[in-house]
Amino acid sequence: MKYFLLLSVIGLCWAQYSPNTQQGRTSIVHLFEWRWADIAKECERYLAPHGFGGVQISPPNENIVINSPYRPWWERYQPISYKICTRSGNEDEFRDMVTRCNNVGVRIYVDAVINHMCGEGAGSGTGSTCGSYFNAQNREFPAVPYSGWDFNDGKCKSGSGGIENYRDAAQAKDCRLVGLLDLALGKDYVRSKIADYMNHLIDIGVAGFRLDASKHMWPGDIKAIVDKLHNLNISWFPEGSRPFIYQEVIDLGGDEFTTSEYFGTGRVTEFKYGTKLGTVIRKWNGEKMAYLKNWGKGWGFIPSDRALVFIDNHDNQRGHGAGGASILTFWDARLYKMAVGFMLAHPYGFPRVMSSYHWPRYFENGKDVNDWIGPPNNNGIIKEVTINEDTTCGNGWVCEHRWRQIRNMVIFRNVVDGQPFTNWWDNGSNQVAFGRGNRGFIVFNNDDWSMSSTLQTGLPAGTYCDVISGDKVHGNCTGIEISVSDDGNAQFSISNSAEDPFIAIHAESRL
Ligand code: AAO
Repeated sequence: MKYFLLLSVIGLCWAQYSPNTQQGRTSIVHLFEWRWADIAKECERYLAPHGFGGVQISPPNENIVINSPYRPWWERYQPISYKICTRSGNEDEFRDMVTRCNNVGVRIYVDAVINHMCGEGAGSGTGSTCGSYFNAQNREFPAVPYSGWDFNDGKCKSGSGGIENYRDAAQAKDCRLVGLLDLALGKDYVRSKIADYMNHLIDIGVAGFRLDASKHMWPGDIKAIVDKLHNLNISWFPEGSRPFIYQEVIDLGGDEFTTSEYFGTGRVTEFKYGTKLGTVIRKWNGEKMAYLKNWGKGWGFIPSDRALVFIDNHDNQRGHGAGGASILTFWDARLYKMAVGFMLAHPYGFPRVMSSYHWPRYFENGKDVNDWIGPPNNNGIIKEVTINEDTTCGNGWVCEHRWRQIRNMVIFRNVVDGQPFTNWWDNGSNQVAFGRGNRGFIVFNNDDWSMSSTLQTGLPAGTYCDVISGDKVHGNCTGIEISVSDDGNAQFSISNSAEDPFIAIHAESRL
């Protein structure tokens, strides 16, 4: 009994840090702006068969419709109500997605926009994705309902009512983020409305939440909301499971408050991860891959079991949010694949893979003036994600998660799950390698010259298929073959002009 109590206390404490993925599935993918109908299909036809643990979806609740610029992606970060009703689909389609994904062991994580409602200048009317009336000036959102009492207008101490200094804790939390009407999360009424929304989603079967703009909410307010949340739906999750919580806190250092203040309620997005890895792989500021030997805490990152990591996200892939020019994206495909490969091979953090759509990027004075452009659409209606014969996506969807190198590294991470970081090797420059116990090994050549080295892999002897240049198909390898000798050594040759200058082998790619 004592034992049981102890276990359940530990269980409760750790719960919101665990992603609730199915056993052996170790990463998730953000299907940015996808329709629910397409996500349901993707779970069944691609994500489950390739070992993806889950999907972060775009905000599912009713948002304002913005026509100038025309239907920007960011209109979804301006809530009007908590009805499940957006360009991605209605509640029936949402339920169908959650059910079908869960049935094949792929979890759904909701991007929860709970810090604010729409912008202060949004006017009034029924111009929202579900047609609910709102009046931004009067702070009226009858479909929730919220009124003037439910916002922080009186509490904010900045001159303009908006956040003027992100580093000032009180301003960051009590004032309007880029003019967005700031909810009074200190009020139990507001907390309850938000918890009702999130519980509705939990009851449908979601596994957790990204908490948008967490840096703009007091940790105590987040805790009060999280404490009101139901356990996960027992149709798919063990009894007593708590929703996975990961909080969007941009902390590149220098703020009055830190990421660690949010550890009590869940994991936190580690923005330094993509910023720094981008700098290293681009070889900016004298950085080299050899320095990655102590990647993780050694680089001043938050503890691994509190970190949600990613190379790019929907903001910083287009110059929003933080991270700056070093962020790697699909636009720099060759370096990007190396960065994602490194992330998925390395044990630090819980990783999220980005899956994007194309937009006509156009720089003026260093800024992408098309950074607002929404997903592929016909007159505002989001286009279907079509699948080409070669398994890539059509209709303007990039689908990085379907790129062979990325998809195979998602599998690599599952195969090496639980194995230690071992057999680090580097040439003092940008040729590096490391293993994960006796289950996997990865080698990078990001130098401007070719590499040819014999390295200790830690793997059992045999011939292995490199999952970056090819696949193991019916026992044969369509890419480079690597032979590991009885002592665990193998010879690796990687040209600096190779299409993908890295090689990865693992227990299940053995021929
Ligand atoms: C839109 C319009 C606005 C308009 C507003 C209201 O663009 O002009 O005023 O509507 O009508 C998204 C878009 C916004 C959009 C919004 C609502 O990105 O453009 O506004 O929807 O439609 C901060 C927050 C972070 C936030 C990020 C974008 O901390 O939470 O800004 N991300 C989330 C979402 C995002 C969404 C929202 C929040 C709102 O992922 O998609 O916005 O729901 C500093 C601060 C950061 C701050 C950045 C902003 O970063 O520290 O906290 O992020 O600035 O640029 C160095 C520093 C670093 C600094 C950085 C600045 O790197 O070290 O600290 O420089 O680049």
